Amino acid sequence: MPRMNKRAVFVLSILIVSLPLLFLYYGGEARSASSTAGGLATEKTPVFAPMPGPGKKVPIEGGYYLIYGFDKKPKLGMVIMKVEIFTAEGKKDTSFEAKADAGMPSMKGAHETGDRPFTVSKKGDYLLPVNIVMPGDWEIRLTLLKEGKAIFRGRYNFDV
Ligand SMILES: [Cu+2]
Repeated sequence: MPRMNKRAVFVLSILIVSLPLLFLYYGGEARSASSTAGGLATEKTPVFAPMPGPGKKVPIEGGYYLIYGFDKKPKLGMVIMKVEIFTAEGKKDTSFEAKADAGMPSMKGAHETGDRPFTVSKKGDYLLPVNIVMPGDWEIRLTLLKEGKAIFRGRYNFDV
């Protein structure tokens, strides 16, 4: 009988030591599960596909396409981005709303301009000044909206 008791005490002490470890283990699982949920949330943030380069046709939808460019090769200082939108027949279209955000991917949050609206010129060009404030990698994220709904997102990456 005393032997059995010793054994029971041994088993109990093992359990007492291992229980907190089990809690730690499953607690960790729960934490990683919640970070996965966070990962899903970030997947909901808009995705900007890389656009073909300046001067090239970029398909939008419904046969529409756009061509973008700059008043000069982007360098330090102010550069004006121009976006032209065309129908499938090649007619200029200004029924869209255009906005863009610019920043440095390697310095997230440092120079982001936030989404700013393009203005439409008399010629029907969408124009937006972008201030390149430091040399390095830059990204312009273009969004087109139709009746308030974002129907196109594309990015242009370049080095200054
Ligand atoms: Cu920077």
